Amino acid sequence: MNPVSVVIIGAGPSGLLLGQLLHKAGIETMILEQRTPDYVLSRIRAGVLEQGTVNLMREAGCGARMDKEGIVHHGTGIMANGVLHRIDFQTLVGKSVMVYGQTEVTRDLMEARQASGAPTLYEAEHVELLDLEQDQPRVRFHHQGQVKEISCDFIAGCDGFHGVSRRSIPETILKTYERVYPFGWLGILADTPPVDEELIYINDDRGFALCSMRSPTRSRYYLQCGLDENIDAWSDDKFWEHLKARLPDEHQNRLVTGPSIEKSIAPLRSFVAEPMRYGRLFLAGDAAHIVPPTGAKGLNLAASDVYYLWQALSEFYQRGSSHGIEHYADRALARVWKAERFSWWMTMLLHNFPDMSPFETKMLRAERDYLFSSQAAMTALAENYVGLPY
Ligand code: RFL
Ligand code: PHB
Repeated sequence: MNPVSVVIIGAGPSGLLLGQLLHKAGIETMILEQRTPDYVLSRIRAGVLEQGTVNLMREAGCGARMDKEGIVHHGTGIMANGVLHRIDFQTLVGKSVMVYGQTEVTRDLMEARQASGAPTLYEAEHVELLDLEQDQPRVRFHHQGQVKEISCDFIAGCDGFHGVSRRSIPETILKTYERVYPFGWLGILADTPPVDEELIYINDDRGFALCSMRSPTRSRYYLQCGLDENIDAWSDDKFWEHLKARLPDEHQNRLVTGPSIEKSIAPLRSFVAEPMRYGRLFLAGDAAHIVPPTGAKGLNLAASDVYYLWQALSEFYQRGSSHGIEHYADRALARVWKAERFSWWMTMLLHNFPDMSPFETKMLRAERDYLFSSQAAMTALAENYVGLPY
């Protein structure tokens, strides 16, 4: 195959956003994705976009539908110690977030990629990254029954947590940091109006719950669940009953139930791999780090990685400078660790931990009491939730 400037592994939101931004900068890319477009679009994940992510979607020329259909949220509800509080982003930090699902983000990026004519090979299997320390690394893969190879200047590893890119960094160089939480989130999507205009994060003795949405007619709800839980044991009725019991009193009668159109269990994990660059390979998004979803940070962190990488590669091709490339990993990781801290803290604050001592339980209760009694503490929460600057 003809060489290209950048080969991008993975057509999730990171890979597609990077591809679009590089295309607009006149940099030639090839995206290799192991699944089909329908499979990629079937993954129901993130729902909340930071302003920085919104800006990047616009910069990539993919903001039109988001600006029309996305819902701007100026605050969020958090129920703790039996009381529903509101964190007013606008008053506290003068910013807001946008509710627009990852499925829609991905769909808009896919359509733009197709319209641009830049190539994406779906169902590219057995991807191998070769000569990462040379000036011209190569990518070998199987496609439509043939073994193919492409050489390039750089490889962007945007292939998620289970991808091949991170595993291509030698074990002697890669260092990983991880926490696996002793519970998961059981999520459902339903074509019912959301129970509130804003999201509500709920800490309850029976476990965490989250009321989110995709549109005025489509709700997304989550319940904390055990890791060994069988999804078939969760009928829709059982889900609604458990959710209702955790809602604030005034919301219980407002809850509109209906058949679920998707139901899944996601484990919760904090994970960071360092460094995010090895030779001519750069990791971005879930390939390099995972956050528990409690802070709504995963997709947004993928977007900030993409921002730094897009800037670095543009500097290289447009001005012949390697400065951005040399500093990519450090710049990205500085923001990653802050989002890891916030996501970990939100998770600790709002979930029930099965093995917590009475002392730790009291400490967390005091932390929640403090949070809602202190303007400074609520400002810190709001500042992190809307997204730290790039
Ligand atoms: P993805 O989305 O996993 O995409 C990676 C792509 O790479 C492909 N791939 C390969 N391709 C070629 N060769 C290989 N060997 C390959 N291996 C894998 C995969 O098929 C896939 O298409 O990673 P990316 O692009 O970095 O995007 C990251 C986000 O998907 C993720 O961080 C968010 O979904 C996390 N997340 C949330 N993030 C937010 O910012 N706000 C939220 O509100 C939010 N809520 C969530 C979430 C994640 C959740 N789950 C299920 C983990 C809620 C949930 C429940
Ligand atoms: C979602 O709508 O899927 C969602 C929203 C906020 C989170 C996590 C997930 O913190």
